[in-house]
Amino acid sequence: MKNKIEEIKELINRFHNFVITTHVNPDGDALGSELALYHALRLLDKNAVILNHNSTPDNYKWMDDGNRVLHFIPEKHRDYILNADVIFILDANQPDRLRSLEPFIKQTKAIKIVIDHHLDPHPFGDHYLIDDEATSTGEILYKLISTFDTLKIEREIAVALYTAIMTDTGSFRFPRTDPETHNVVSHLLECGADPTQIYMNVYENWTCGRMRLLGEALDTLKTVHSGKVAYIKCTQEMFKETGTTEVETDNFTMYPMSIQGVLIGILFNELNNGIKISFRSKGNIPINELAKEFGGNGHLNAAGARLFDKKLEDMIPLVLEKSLKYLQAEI
Ligand SMILES: [Mn+2]
Repeated sequence: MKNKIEEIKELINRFHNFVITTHVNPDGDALGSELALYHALRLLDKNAVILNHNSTPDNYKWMDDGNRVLHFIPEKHRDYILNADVIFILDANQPDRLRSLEPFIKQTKAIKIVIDHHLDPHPFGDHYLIDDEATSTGEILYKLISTFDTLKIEREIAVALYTAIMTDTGSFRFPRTDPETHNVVSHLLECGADPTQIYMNVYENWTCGRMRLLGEALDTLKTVHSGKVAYIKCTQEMFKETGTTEVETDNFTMYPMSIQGVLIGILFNELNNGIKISFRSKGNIPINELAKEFGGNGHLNAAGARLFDKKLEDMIPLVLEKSLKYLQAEI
């Protein structure tokens, strides 16, 4: 890990033009990591551009009041990718997670650096800084940024990294949260991150439509396998009725997971062209293995899968049936 950080530090020092990107539907870790790295590169007098497949969700727009995160439009932005010296791919380790950027990232001669904390990276980058024990990509970036002696962690960087770590640890409660995480966060508070304000910006910022969507989703709640697996679903009709999109189901999995005795919680989302499944588990249940059975990926306790051209009513029974064998894992 130390050697890898040194290697990447050297590439940052050597080159000048950087592009930063992340996965489809960026979350707090993805956006916080991108913005922290962007500000760090600017402080080092480098050129940096952030290009994302999606525009920034409403509850993270406050973090980017300078509009540094650009919604990728191929005709307008492709040359940034093709002419970059280095491309940072953050919080994602599979090229198809980059969606509309993927063909250009495959085409460019730029050096590709993948910084991530997910398991099973695909071989498409030139350098990998992967720590699957880290709570978040933000925590890995903190380590990278801290190695530059000349770089002060300014408030903007601290806020972005704090947001990344807070969101990916479920507000410091997920299993990988350890003393090291709190040491990092303690320093970020010293550097000006305000925990009250950041929490409010991210989590106490719902639209009425989103709250109504949650109500409808909870109405679909069912449990199977003696109450050990609980699931909810959101259909296209529900999104239309409440004026919401799939992005607003972020963290809905916490509700089935909060039920006494539930070991696996699942959220099924109906998309325009298929479905998205979010899986959560407790203890040693390797829910990423269940996700893999449906072409997905993730961590031990949190994973996801996207299936194109599949229907909810066909997939739900199949997923529930396959979930049974994972309940036998020790916890
Ligand atoms: Mn992450």
